[in-house]
Amino acid sequence: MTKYKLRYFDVMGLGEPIRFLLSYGGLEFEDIRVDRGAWTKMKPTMPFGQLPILEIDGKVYSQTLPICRYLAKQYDLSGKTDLDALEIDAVANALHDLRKQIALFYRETDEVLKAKKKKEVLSTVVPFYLEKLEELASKNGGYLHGGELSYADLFFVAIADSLSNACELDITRGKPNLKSLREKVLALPGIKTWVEKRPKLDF
Ligand SMILES: N[C@@H](CCC(=O)N[C@@H](CS)C(=O)NCC(=O)O)C(=O)O
Repeated sequence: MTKYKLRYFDVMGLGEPIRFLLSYGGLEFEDIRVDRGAWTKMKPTMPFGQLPILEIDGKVYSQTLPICRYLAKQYDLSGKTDLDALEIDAVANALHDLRKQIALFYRETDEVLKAKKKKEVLSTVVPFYLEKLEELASKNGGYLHGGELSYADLFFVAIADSLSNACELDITRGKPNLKSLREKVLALPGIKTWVEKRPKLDF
């Protein structure tokens, strides 16, 4: 049996979409949470100096989106054609971009700067992306692409709660299609089990 080991920090962050995909597929995986002390030593040994990494049978793979895409292919979550896959990747990449902008203000340690950046992101970036995502879900039968579940949907729901917590608002508020997409994904058997047992964290 293939052995999966995910290494990431003790946060939802970029590890959570990978945890969602592994759980959706019903795969056993070791969910290794690296503390900051261990990270300093580990960082230079990583392919691109960052986490998450997924070890598959002892070989290390890095970069969130390619890892998600690889797992999505195993479970038919990356579209029927190459062009579907291209569009699904684009949505997942946009979600990655949105998360990054939110993480930038969330992690800011200077309180004045943090408030300034947060205000800016909440008034421009967040509404921009959420309107686009709601529109996609509305025209794709409640999914982000093609009228069926894809890894972009899992990616969205995996990061949605940490984005809501960082922004201190429910990012699906006033977005009925995104709200019901979140509920649909959270009700999927593998995901439901994972969310019930995962550590309770804000971000
Ligand atoms: N392009 C990478 C970005 C990964 C990334 O930003 N990782 C951050 C945590 S979210 C990290 O490892 N930070 C610690 C560091 O850079 O030393 C991906 O998508 O996986």
